[in-house]
Amino acid sequence: MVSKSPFYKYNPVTQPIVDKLAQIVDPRFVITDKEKLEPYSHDEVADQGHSCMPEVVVKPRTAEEISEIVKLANREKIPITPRGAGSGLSGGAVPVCGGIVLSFERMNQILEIDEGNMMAVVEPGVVTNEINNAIASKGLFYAGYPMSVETCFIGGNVAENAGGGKAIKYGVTERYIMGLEVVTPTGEIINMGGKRVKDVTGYNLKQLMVGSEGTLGIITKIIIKLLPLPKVKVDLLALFPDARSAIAVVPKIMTAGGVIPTAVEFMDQLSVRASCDYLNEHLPYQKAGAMLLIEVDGNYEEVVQRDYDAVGELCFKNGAIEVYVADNYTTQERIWSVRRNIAEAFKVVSPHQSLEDVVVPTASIPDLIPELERISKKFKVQVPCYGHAGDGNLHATIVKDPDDSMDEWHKKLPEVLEDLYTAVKNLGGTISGEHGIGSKRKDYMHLVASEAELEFMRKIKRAVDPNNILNPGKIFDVI
Ligand code: LAC
Ligand code: ZN
Repeated sequence: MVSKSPFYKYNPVTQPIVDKLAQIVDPRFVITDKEKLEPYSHDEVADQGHSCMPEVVVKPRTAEEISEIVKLANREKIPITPRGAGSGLSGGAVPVCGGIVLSFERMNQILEIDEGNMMAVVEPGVVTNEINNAIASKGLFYAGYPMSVETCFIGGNVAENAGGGKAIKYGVTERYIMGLEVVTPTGEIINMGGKRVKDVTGYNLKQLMVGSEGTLGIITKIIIKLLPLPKVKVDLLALFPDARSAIAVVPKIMTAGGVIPTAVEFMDQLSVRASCDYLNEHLPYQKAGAMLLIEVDGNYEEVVQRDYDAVGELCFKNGAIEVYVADNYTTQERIWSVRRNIAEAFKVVSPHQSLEDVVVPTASIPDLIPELERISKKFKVQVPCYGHAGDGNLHATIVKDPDDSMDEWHKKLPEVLEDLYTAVKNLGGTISGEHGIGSKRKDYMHLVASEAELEFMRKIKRAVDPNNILNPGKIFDVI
């Protein structure tokens, strides 16, 4: 476990401060017991080096309580780290400077399903999938689809601007955020946006908040846009001899095929095998070099069929060995479950790994695979790869060579990452498409953001959080 960031000076959480917190929040939800603090010291990043213990965990129930906590933290100079389900992958919810972790477990209510406006109002601690479970019978759905959809909280999705598997057609979280209630870093409760489809009244603050990784405000209420639930959905599983041939098809589906699918997910052989072993599942031709999972949805069977026929044909023309069609929920869920569990499976295979989420413009995605092969050879590391190929966002995973000592691994990993990030930048891409910078990638921001760009971000942060108490040590350093 890393020691607290030496960068900033904060005061410790003393017993009198714990007592004050227990006056603001029900004392049963102010936690200082070391064993109970441990689960709040990390997120889903595999490497233990990215964890850090909080001094206290507080589970508030209302925005008013959060406002009081933030005012106290400003007076006492204590950092606060907001935390959703802890399913993040960049250390965003890890209290790298110690202090207070603010957990949203108790703020888990769907407050309103507004069918007339096709919107829902939810608290940040609602599990994202619960939203869809609550609205499906009304013929509505929320289009955000992070792979952790069954465990992650919607508040974390907003803070990280989560992407996921359906971004090609439906975009990412930001497209669905209509309004936010936010506690500012100095403790005021303010609203941004609302149920209006159009609104140019002042700065678009809600979009500044989306993806700010908990550094600019604490989200306490979210208005999300809902869509009519498509009536038909079909998945294709296309098998290819190798990664290059599978990836080469991806941009063509949209250009030559003229179809915008819901999803185009890529899985190389190592990824499929790891996830199938982990789930004790079998997919046809598990030995294929790579697979594409392509989803098409819509309201009319004939239209959807025409689309997936065109996509299937294109896959065959471009080297697919076989294309399977899954048109029933059970089979679709089996395939998607293999896809959703790859990251978890790799954690079991090796805890010494770095899960990346680099992103390049879609047309450049075929050029990314040779770069990964080059890096794998150059540094003698395995780089299994899977991800949201259709939007250019791939999860290359750098895995420690079993022959390398831990010292060698720790020396090698930053070199590999710098090489990978530079290659991605040269393809017009960037270092994170959906997991965020957090503490994990902070030291690499300079590779993709100029000093003037970083300073612009720092100025915003300094202006709204003068004591730098809100999720410090994330994205960039302020001083
Ligand atoms: C996924 C996570 C790792 O796509 O983003 O599986
Ligand atoms: Zn992903």
